[in-house]
Amino acid sequence: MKKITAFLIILLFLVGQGYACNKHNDAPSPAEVALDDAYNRLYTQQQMMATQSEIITIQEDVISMLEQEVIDVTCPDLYYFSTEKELVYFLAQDKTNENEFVETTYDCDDFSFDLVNNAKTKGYIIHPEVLIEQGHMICWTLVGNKVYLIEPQTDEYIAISNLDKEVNNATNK
Ligand SMILES: [Ca+2]
Ligand SMILES: [Ca+2]
Repeated sequence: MKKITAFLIILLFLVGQGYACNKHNDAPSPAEVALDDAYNRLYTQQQMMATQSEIITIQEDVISMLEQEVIDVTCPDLYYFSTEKELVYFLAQDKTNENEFVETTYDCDDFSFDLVNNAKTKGYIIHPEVLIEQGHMICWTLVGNKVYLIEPQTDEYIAISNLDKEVNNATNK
């Protein structure tokens, strides 16, 4: 009889526990609801961040591409230099002359083409110039009516001659 009573007590206890569990599952506590809600919000925020991050990456790629296009595009409004001061200012702010000389891989032609391309991005016309006898490349441009030679490795320049006898700005465009 004692065994039966003990068995019944244990059985009642287990049923009670099961009932409590079921009741628990049917009606989550406010803390559990809040936790679930917090998890859901965290997940949503993480998804949004991932999406935003992808959008930012795509936007950065687009900006890089457009920046390169702006550099590459041949600007229809390129001009020669109006004054020597303008040329001096351009050469001073441009960093081509600070590049490291490397035999054949970054030598006179590379300095020259870099200066030409950098000038283009600033709206200026500078040409590369081959000095055949010296086997050397430098640059040239116009300042007003004068032809200027530029050594892109040092920023040195020299006015060598007038383009026309009469100064005529219209020829500079
Ligand atoms: Ca410079
Ligand atoms: Ca070279």
